[in-house]
Formats: sequence, structure tokens, C-alpha cells
Amino acid sequence: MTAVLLSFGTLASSKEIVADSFESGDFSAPNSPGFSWSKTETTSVVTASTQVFRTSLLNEPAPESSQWEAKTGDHALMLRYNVGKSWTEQRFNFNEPQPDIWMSFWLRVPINFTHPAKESAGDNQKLFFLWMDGYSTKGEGSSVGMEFRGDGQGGSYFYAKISPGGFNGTAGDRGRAPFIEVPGDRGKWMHLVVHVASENSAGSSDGLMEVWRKWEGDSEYTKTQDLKNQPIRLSSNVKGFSHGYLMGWANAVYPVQTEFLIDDFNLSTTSLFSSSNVPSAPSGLRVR
Ligand SMILES: [Ca+2]
Repeated sequence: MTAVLLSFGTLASSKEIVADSFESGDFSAPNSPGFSWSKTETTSVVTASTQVFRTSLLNEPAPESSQWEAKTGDHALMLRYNVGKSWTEQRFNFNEPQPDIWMSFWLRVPINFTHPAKESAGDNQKLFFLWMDGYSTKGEGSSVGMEFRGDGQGGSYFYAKISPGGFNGTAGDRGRAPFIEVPGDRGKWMHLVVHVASENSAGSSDGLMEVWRKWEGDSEYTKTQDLKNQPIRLSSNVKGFSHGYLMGWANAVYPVQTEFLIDDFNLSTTSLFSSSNVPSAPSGLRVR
């Protein structure tokens, strides 16, 4: 794995689709025309002390055990896996399909995280997905995302999943890299930056997917996945990514209530890194 010295880009160089730190206290994604969060019962906007919005405004005190916090400002997105339940997910949509897209967000590892042990092989948990006209086998265009599996020691490794389009499902795990170590990473924030580019012409299989990760307090990003020559195909009627979800289906259910936090969610059509490669991330960080 290579350590990459990159700082976060400036607004001027990026065509932004959305930048949401959830400081509106709801899912309205202000100042991001063309982008919308889907309504869902399984996620909410929270402060350290209070759940403030689910599908409408609410004012529910945080469970004492949760230790919620925002990465920036006072609000974050909270995604909870209830005991024995497989599903929490935050979907989003944007109007203009993008064949080449950048995404970034801060993710807080649950304070009590352990990758659930499962005897069969199916312990893969979704992290995010992006798609065009339809998800996975429902898509003529590709679906691209990430999942994580247990590392045998309570932590997880993560990897990309890419469906080649043509209504085919995702093929094998691509680009395995360490994701979460326990107990050391519990309660820590990581910043993930993802770049996905579709192939240049139908069937040319020259698409790419790159992922960088930086832990809170680190000055450097590590490139965790560097996948070239990928069959990332455009749909004939939706020429690029236009839908997505965060977290998603957990094949291995958690035996205790497990909460992920997300903050500072960004989508852009151009690089979220500056070109100067200055390692002083804080000065160039796009804080909203
Ligand atoms: Ca925030």
C-alpha cells in the first residue's frame, strides 16, 4: 500500500453536486439543487445529545450508551443496525448522471464495533453503492460500491464490488485492504475519498475505481484501492451515476445495537483533492 500525500481541494476547482454536513438539522441538503436524500425510517440526523430528524422533526434524547458526536459542526447522520436486523441505509439521488464522479465522507466506527461472527461465508456488509439506471442486476449500466467482511479477529477488511452492467450482478471482491481493527479503531473517524470513472466507450473496460482513506488525526491519505481496467459500463439511457446509498444490507447481523455516524458528505464531478499534493490537510480541508 502506498501512502499518498494529498490535501483536500478548494471549491473553485470542483463542480459540486452536494456538500452536506447535516447542519440544517434535517435531510434537506440545502444549497445542493438537483440532489436529494431519500426518506427512511432507519437513519436520522443527530447531535451529541438528541435525535433531531428522521422522516420529520423530532426531539428524542440520545441513548446514554450511544456517545454520538459530529465530525464538523453539531450534526451528523446516524445509521443504526438494530439487534438481529440486517438493514439500515441512507439513499440519495441526483438529477444529472455523472460518468466520472468523486465522493467523500467521514465515517465513525461504532464505539462497540465487532464484525459479527458467522459460520457460513456470507458475512459481507455493505458500505456504499452508486448506480445508474438500476441497482446491480436491475441495471443496464454498472453498479459500483464497497463491502466489508470479517478479518477473523473481530475487525474487518473492505473491497470494491463492480457489476459490469448488462443486468449482471457484481463479480468477485476486488482490492482487499484493512478496514477496521478492534479494539483500536472503535469510536474513531475515518475520511474516505472515492473516485469512479466509467469506461470510455462501450466494452472498452478501461473504467477505474480509486479509494483513499485517512484516519482522524493523520495528515496523510492511504490509497486503499487502485482498480484499473474495470468494466464500468454506461446505461444507454442514463449515462452515468445518479443514485446511491450509504451503509446498507448487513449479511451478518449484529448481536448488539450498532451505530455508524457519517458527516461531511460530498459528491463532485472533479477531484476532491487539490493538485498541489501538499500534505498539510487541515489548511486545505473543505469544512462545511
Ligand atoms: Ca456536521
